[in-house]
Amino acid sequence: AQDCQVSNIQVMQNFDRSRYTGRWYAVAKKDPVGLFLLDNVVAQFSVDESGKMTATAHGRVIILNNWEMCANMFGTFEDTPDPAKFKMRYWGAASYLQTGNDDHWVIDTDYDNYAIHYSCREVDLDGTCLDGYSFIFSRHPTGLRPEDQKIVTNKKKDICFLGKYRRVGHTGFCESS
Ligand code: FEN
Repeated sequence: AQDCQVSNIQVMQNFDRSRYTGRWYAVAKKDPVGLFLLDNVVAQFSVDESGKMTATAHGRVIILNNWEMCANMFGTFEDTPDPAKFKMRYWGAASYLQTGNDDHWVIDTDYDNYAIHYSCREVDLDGTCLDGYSFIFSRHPTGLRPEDQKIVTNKKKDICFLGKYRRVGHTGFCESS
């Protein structure tokens, strides 16, 4: 299950968006090409009365002239035939933040401790991912539980991003906003 074809990537079976709601701390991320969130990334998922999923996220960014800012981002999710695959439209509270429309796939989660997110922005001619990003989320600001680490490592392998992640530090930089 590891030919690195984006079309063959397995996602969470019977994904339950309501159990996914609430706060998730990014503990590791694989960056895309271009502008992104540096660290202190926390996401908050919600499901509205009509069942639509929305999310907010914040994270530290450094803008021109080395200004440290907290980027407040918003996302709305469009459903697809696969309950674990969404299209996410996102934008920032500040006008200098980039907007976009990315795939948003939930690869695996136990809802209570860990989640693995995947987004491929550009599929190469050979069917592998040329430009993508991924977050490893934890319900615990302190990180993943030891028993979840091997599950996460295996999934990083399955999505062909093993070795491409960096730890996401949490210093409280965005906690006031
Ligand atoms: C995700 C899940 C919860 C909702 C959302 C998520 C995705 C967030 C993304 C953020 C992108 C940030 C950018 C920052 C930027 C998956 C956590 C919404 C995709 C693009 C700069 C940096 C420097 C500068 C200008 C802008 O624009 N940063 O000078």
